[in-house]
Amino acid sequence: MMTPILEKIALFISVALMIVISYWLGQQSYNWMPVAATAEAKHVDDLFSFLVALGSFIFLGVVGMIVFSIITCRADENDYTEGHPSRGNNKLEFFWTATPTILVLWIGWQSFNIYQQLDIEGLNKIIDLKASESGNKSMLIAQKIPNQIEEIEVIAKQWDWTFRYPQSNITTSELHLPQNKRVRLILESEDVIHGFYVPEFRFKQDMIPNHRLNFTFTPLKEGKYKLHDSQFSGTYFALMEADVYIDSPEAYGQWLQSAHNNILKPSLAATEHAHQPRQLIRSDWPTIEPATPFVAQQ
Ligand SMILES: [Cu+2]
Repeated sequence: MMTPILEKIALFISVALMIVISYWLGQQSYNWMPVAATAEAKHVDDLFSFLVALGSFIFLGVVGMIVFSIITCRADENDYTEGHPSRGNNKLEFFWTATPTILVLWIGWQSFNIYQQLDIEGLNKIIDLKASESGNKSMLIAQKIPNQIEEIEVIAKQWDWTFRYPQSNITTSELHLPQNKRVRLILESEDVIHGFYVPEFRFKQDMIPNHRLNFTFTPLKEGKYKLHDSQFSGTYFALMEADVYIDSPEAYGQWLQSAHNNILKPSLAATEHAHQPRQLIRSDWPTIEPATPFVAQQ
C-alpha cells in the first residue's frame, strides 16, 4: 500500500509522462500524412496533430488506469464481497460529465477556426451575413480578393474531369497550378454530386449540381498529384481521376503557351465502358453510360 503523499506524487508523475508521450505522438502524426502541398494543408495537419495528442492522452489515461487497477486492486481469492460503490459520488459524476463536454466544445471550436481560415466562398457568405449587417461587407470582400489570382473552372460529369482556364482560354484534362500564387477553383458539377479530392492538398469539397462553389488556396510544393472523386457518383466513379501538377511559375507559363495544342487524354470511364468483359451473370441493372469527354465534342 502506498501512503497518500506517495500516491499523489505517482499520479503527478504519470500525468506528466502522459502529457509528454501524447505531445510526442501528436508531433509524430505530421509524418503519417502525405506531403502537404498547399499553404492551407498546415491548418488541417495542425488539427490532426491536436486530435492525435488528445486521443493519445485519453487512451493512455484509460488504459493506464485499467493496468494500475489490475496490479494494485486485486481481491483475495474467495473474497466475494462487493467492491467500493461509485454510485452517488457527486464529484465523480461531475468530473466525467464536465470533462467530455469541455473536450467536445474545444475540438468543435478548433475545427471551426480552421474551417474559417480556409477560403470557401459559397460557405463563407453565410458567415459574412453578420458583417454585412454592420456595413463591413465591402471591406471583407476587398480583403478576400487579391489582385493576382488565377481562376480555374473545374467541371465534373460522370466520370470525367475538365479544367477550363478562362484567362488563357484553354480547356484541358489535366490540372496545372502555379506555385506560390493564389488560385481560385470554381467547382461545378453537370449531373450528380461529385467530390474534388487531392489528399496532398488536404482539400475535399463536394460539388453540387447547379451550385458553383469557389475555393481559394495557395499551391506550394512542385510535383505531380492525383485528383480523386471522393463521392460515389455512379458505376465508374473509381476511375474518375485526373493528374494535378504544381508547376514553378516559369513551367506554368510555358505549359499555358503549349496547352493549346495539347494531346488530351481519353476518359478512363469511357475506355472501361468500351472494353466491358464478358460476364457469366448479367445483372441487367440499369446503368448510365459515361459522358463523352469534351475532346470528342470539338
Ligand atoms: Cu464523380
